[in-house]
Amino acid sequence: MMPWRDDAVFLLRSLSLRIFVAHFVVAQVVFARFAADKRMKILITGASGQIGTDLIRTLHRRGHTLVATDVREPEQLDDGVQWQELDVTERSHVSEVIAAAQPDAVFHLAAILSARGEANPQRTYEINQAGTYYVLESCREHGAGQVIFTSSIAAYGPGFGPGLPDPTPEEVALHPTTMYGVTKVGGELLCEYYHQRYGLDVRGVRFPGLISAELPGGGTSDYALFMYTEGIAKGYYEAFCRADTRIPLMYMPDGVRALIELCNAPRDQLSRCIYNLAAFSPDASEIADAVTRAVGDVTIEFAPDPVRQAILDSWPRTVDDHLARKEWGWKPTYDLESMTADLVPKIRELLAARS
Ligand code: AKB
Repeated sequence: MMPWRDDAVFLLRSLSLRIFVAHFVVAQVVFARFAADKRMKILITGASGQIGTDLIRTLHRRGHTLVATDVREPEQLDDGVQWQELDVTERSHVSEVIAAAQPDAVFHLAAILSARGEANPQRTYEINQAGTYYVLESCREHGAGQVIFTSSIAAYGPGFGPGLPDPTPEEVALHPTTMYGVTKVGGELLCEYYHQRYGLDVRGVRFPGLISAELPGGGTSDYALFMYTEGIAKGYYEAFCRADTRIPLMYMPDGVRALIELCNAPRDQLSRCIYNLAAFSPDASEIADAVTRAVGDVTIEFAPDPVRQAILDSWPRTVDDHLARKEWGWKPTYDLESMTADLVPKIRELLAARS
């Protein structure tokens, strides 16, 4: 054979090998996506809350069969989503509803948030702590495939030493100062117990303060969303925190995607039950500037309320989420600017619909 023909044959062979490998990789990715989207029966507690509203819409669009539960019916529920009234503090009813639904996964969202929780710590304990126990116990009893738990940066607290490291990783001493935070730590520990003791597939995230085009529900991080809602509705907002308050925040579409991606992650890739998640950590004056740039004529002033300020100061300024990134590919898509661009028109629509 002529030497140039040898070269040409070699070139063709290596080209076909590369094309084969490329096709193989693409097929793997497509298969993984398809597998990740396998249809499930999912039961959601706390369906009418801030996370539930967006999560249900997204899961329904992805073709899952849903049972939405809460103490009050969501204002809007897509056709085809089954509604079931459920108070998670009623143990036997929780068990009956989970037994009847036979869910592949339960997204357990029912909770009273930090600010509202301080107005009634006893009820907060019942819903957040006892409710989580009843949900886990019923899932164990009736063989639910998976439980997704939503914890929070409120699980952290200032502690007794030099304070929280910045960024704050998962494994530090947890000394929350609110009943909400106490029950999130308790809930995380219960999740780990049920996983270790009974092999229940429990996974969860410590969410930053979540911001969405929904009216907020009693959180201490709500000052961030109020800057948008009050700024747009009234052109004025007096924030209950200092201008230099900095806590981790996240736009809801990223939060919802994180829950779904964690649910779809292969269990053998996960080294733990509960993961930190981070997106952006602006200080309150940076949020005020972003609102003013996007909305126009808005005045935001700062008049810190000592109780809520103390809660905010007890939380991390930024969190370390490298484990979620490494083990299940977590990556936020929104920062403060891109969230603001997406959120402002949605809040205008929300306010117009409610007026
Ligand atoms: C709250 O402010 O209580 C919540 C949270 C940070 O979990 N948004």
